[in-house]
Amino acid sequence: MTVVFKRTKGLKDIPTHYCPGCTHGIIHRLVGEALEELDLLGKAIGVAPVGCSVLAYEYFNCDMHEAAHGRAPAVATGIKRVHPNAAVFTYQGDGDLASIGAAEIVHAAHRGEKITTIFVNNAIYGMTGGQMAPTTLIGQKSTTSPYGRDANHAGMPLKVSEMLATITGAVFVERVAVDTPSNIRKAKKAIKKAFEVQMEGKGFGIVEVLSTCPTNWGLSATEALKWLRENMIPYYPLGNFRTPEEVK
Ligand SMILES: Cc1ncc(C[n+]2csc(CCOP(=O)(O)OP(=O)(O)O)c2C)c(N)n1
Ligand code: SF4
Repeated sequence: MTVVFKRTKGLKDIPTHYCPGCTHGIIHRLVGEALEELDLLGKAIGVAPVGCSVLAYEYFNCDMHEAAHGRAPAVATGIKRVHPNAAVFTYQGDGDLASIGAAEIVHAAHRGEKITTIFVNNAIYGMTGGQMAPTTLIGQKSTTSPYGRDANHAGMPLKVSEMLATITGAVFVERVAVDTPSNIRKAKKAIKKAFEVQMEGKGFGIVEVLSTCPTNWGLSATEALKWLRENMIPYYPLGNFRTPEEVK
């Protein structure tokens, strides 16, 4: 019989706690598949953040470490330096990475740490009740911006991939989305490439994944995918911002 669908060995066979329609689950699966297909499961060490994906250490089928808010790149730096042959990755939300952890990610990229970061941008703090994040869009309502984000008050939403692509040590930077099957395939390709770049010892790699938070956006699962497509992608354009070939 032809197998058309099976669980990836990259994830443990346990249910996740994510809300219905949340795309954290899809992104977990893509990372798990990438690790399995690249035969990295035996040598992968992940670092989980705070935020809804705090329990990622329960789900990935590899060694995992937990880090305090935003500090995952620093923890991953230490792990990689002690275990240079390991496939070290951080999995971080936008509150974790772009807010309290902004300095950590900038300097890990600047030092050219040979780690891979999966950056899940859902334009909001999910776990703590939907507060405004650095990535919240102009006009987007959140519990701390009930009239919508105002640029005069909160600045423009932070474009993390564009910012990191200016840093020499960042050799792979790509933004993807998980709103359609075709975009999900592209996201998987980017995640695999980022791990390959790390294992070839080329430098720091990050994949920004535009994701949904149906619960705090107050939308159904399908409405949330549409909202991502119509509101996030125009401001956060998809594509590759940096490949090792450009870095001489
Ligand atoms: C050091 C520290 N500061 C603040 C918090 C509170 N906190 C926990 S999760 C979170 C927001 C995380 O949001 P995000 O990274 O966007 O992830 P999401 O839940 O949206 O996936 C915050 C502020 C914390 N746990 N630890
Ligand atoms: S609160 Fe948002 S980000 Fe967190 S699990 Fe629910 S839908 Fe996902």
